Amino acid sequence: MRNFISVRDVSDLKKLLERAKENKANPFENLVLGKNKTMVLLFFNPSLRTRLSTQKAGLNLGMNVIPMNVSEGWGLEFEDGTVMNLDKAEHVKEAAAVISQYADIIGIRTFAGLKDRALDYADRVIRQFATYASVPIVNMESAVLHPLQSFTDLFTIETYKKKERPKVVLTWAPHPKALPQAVANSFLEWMQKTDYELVVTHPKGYELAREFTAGCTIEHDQQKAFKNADFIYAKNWSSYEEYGKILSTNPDWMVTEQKMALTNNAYFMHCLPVRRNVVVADAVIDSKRSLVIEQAGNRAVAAQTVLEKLLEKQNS
Ligand code: AN0
Ligand code: CP
Repeated sequence: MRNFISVRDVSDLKKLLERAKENKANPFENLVLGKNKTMVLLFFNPSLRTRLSTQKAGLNLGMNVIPMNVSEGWGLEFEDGTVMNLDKAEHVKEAAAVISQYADIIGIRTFAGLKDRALDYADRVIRQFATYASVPIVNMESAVLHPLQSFTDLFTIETYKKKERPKVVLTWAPHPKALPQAVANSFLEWMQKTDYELVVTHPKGYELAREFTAGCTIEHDQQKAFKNADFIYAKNWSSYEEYGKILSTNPDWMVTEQKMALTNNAYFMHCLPVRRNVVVADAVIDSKRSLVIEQAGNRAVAAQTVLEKLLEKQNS
């Protein structure tokens, strides 16, 4: 594995899942792999889970980890050939090359701006770091994708599924703020690597980019979608079509006990952070079928498994 930017960087997903299982059982087996290796984590946006779980994953492998809030550094320029006489003090070309001298792995969190769809979907920040850095890049949620989350989600479903081909439903839910599509895009990208029965449900106008939904069943009737589901994965995203807009905050789309009763006693999943009683009712998130805390715990397992792959490639 050269970088970890999308599921396409994974050559053998089955093996990766097996390794994650081993890491969950024995997290301290590989403490020397990352000895004298440094990971720099760059945060252009806030984080709780990604920051702590990726840091912990590095520590479990014996790495040194340096997190940095990029807003505390120089403003970075990503445009090529620009005359840098405005607010940006440093170009990504220098920044990525310089950090590569201090770091063996660079993690990057850079949310979608939700203003310019073409710019966001070019995933410029993470792609440019991958171009100008000389060390592997780990995607800690980019404008388009959140693969550490999706790997975690797949691993969690694999742990809890009771049949070979569970019905997994990705449901849109309301939110007062415009959120990126990255978690939903990435979830679909990883789920499409399985043979699960996959259904996406959302109000009209919330269609995700075709490249992620091709081959998915789309059901605009949420209650119909929930029927016989084994896993309900809730997430809000803003419109892709009317880019970055909130088209609905209809509370009827919240995940409630009544809707969960339509399922096959489904587990409830969410990547967190979640707005209680907006996205999901207390009774659902606090129920025994809620996997949200375990999911967050598994973030460290997924990150450790990915870092191992990158370090093994570097050491070979
Ligand atoms: C972000 C998002 O929806 O992409 C991060 C989720 C992991 N969520 C919020 O900003 C609330
Ligand atoms: N799920 C997730 O990525 O959470 P954070 O935004 O807190 O990192």
